[in-house]
Amino acid sequence: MNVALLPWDRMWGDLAPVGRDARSGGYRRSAWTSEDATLREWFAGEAAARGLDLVTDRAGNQWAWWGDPDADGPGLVLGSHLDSVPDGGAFDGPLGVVSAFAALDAVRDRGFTPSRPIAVAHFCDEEGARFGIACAGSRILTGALDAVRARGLTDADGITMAEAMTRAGHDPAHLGTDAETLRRVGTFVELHVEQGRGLADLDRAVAVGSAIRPHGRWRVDLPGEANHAGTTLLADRDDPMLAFASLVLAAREAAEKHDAVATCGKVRVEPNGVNAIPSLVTGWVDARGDDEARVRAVIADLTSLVEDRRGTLTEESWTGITPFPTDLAGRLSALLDDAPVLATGAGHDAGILSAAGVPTAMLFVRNPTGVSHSPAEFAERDDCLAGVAALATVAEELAR
Ligand code: HGY
Ligand code: MN
Ligand code: MN
Repeated sequence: MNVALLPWDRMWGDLAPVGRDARSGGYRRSAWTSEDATLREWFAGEAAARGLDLVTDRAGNQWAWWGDPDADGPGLVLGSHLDSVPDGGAFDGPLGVVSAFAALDAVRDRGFTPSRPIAVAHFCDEEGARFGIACAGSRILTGALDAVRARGLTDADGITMAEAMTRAGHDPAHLGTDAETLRRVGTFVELHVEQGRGLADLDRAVAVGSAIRPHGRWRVDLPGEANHAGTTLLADRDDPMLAFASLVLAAREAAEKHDAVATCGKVRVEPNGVNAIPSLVTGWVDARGDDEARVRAVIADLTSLVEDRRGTLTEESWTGITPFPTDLAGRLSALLDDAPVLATGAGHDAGILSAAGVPTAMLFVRNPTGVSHSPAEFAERDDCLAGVAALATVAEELAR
């Protein structure tokens, strides 16, 4: 069946090949890489095509303004991120940015004249896939991540964020909190593919966000003694891989015990040789739960296990429960045909801005399987267009 292609389709098609792994179909779009540069150029092109004023803030986030936020602000901001987890899905992030541009198109096509400026935002490095800190762009912007610490973060190859930014043509000395940019944001609304099955189970296309559940990331360093895999007696081994194996099993056990979730999805082994007992194993734990106490209980269980094995466990990032303003969520739910109001276990830039005091809301678009952070992540085009229509309705409501 031929459907009339919309700007949404064209934008979606533009992004489809950027950073896509031909083998898995997943995406590799990390901060300050060539893929990131392509995505930034795409964003700038979409802004220019609409006559929007493009600004890049001190944290590297991009803002495309319709109207002057300094003269007539603060404004309404729509948007999300464009980066991905390794081998991530197509929708997590980009759906929010593409939908924001499409919603702007829709309200302009209807002849809507906003009472305040409206912007589309692209927050950089939301997944923290390369340098390890989630929502790095919005955290630096709001001061939740210190610029000195951020510049020194390193990727798997030991390249610092400062070096990566420099190679990408951005001055890392400029990196920092940007109060001027933040002052321009009166309200932020982030549309995002749902990372779960709430809407599928409710048979609705769009939901409003109520809160982001507590979550954090911890690095675990487990030392051992490098030695020969073939000639070292078992009794003489100090093999940190055994400690890591215990950690992985203990993380699942603690999550079950404390009614939380925990994941060991990333590990680095030194020297990483088939025939060498490792000298060091570094693993990361992602733990989340309905309340902070549960998550902290999981980490407490793991801390004693790690310390018993001469290891260290270091908190790399933490986000406490982040409720979105209930009056705003309720207002949007009523506006959107009593859309369900759902909490999420996924972190978002909206959570960072909300924690910084910006009135914030989220819209979720149905994900039929709930799968995310995977090439299998999906949303039906009709539901994506329902999300655009909802975002346009919200934009008119909040900027009239
Ligand atoms: O990890 C998260 O929850 C988000 O996708 N950054
Ligand atoms: Mn994500
Ligand atoms: Mn996301």
